[in-house]
Amino acid sequence: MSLDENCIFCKILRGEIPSDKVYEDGDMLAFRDIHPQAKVHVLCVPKSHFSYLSEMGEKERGLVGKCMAKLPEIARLAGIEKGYRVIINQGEDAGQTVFHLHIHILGGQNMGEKLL
Ligand code: DGP
Repeated sequence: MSLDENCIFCKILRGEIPSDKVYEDGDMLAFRDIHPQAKVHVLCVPKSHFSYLSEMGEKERGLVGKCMAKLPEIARLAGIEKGYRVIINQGEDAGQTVFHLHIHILGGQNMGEKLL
């Protein structure tokens, strides 16, 4: 896996910063968000550093696909299999603050008004 020296999620992947782990395999780590925006808020982080969807090469595409395929199991482990919202904040206009691509999984409550 290629990681970035200064990226906060890479530090979590390297175990330098602790995280409340929900799921891990060779391709991804899922852990609870430090600033939860719902009763249950888990982040799924691929084990390769890239900032944006637009930076996905062949390898990263495969990794993100594996993350997406694993979301139902991660949701089940987090106890929110009845329903959850999946979000990727892409770029600063969308409010992305950590520039290591990650998938938000939110649930454990009525998720309220939908954007679409
Ligand atoms: P985004 O805004 O889409 O880039 O989401 C970044 C999320 O990462 C934000 O909801 C807060 C979370 N976060 C930032 N730093 C840490 C950390 O050190 N630990 C954990 N568990 N979550 C973090």
